[in-house]
Amino acid sequence: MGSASDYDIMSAAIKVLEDFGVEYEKKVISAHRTPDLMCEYAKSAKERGIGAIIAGAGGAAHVAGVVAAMTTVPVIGVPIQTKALGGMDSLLSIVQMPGGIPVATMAINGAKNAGLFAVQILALTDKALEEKLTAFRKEQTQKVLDTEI
Ligand code: RP5
Repeated sequence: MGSASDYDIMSAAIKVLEDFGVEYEKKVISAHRTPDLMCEYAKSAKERGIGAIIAGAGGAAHVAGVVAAMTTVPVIGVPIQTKALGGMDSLLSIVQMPGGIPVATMAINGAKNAGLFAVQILALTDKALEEKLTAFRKEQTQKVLDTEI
């Protein structure tokens, strides 16, 4: 995430990864405050065995796009809601990637889905994780079917 101030929102992604037993690392890396660290992180991600990168940022929100430019590891962007523009700034910054460098952009504050999307990517090559994902979906469906109002 671009700032520690993003953590409250981004913790929803962490919860998903923990629930699914997925190994993860959490870091604050700012595109404008720590650009060298961001380059180092993105360029070494693949060789360090990272299977997906979730990048949350607000405002000018360039973390996701710049990281995506430096790695072929799939990048999932989470636009963080902002005080000034409600997160529309973050959303448009992340979603409007020019052709060639994609970022899978979630909803504003959509960190939970970012976690799930990362799980879906990793589950393509991990049978045990795929089984957990299928069980999660069944349980989610059942909860709706069991709802009485
Ligand atoms: C972005 O600026 C961060 O991702 C954060 O959402 C926003 C504000 O950062 P702070 O000023 O709270 O560190 O870089």
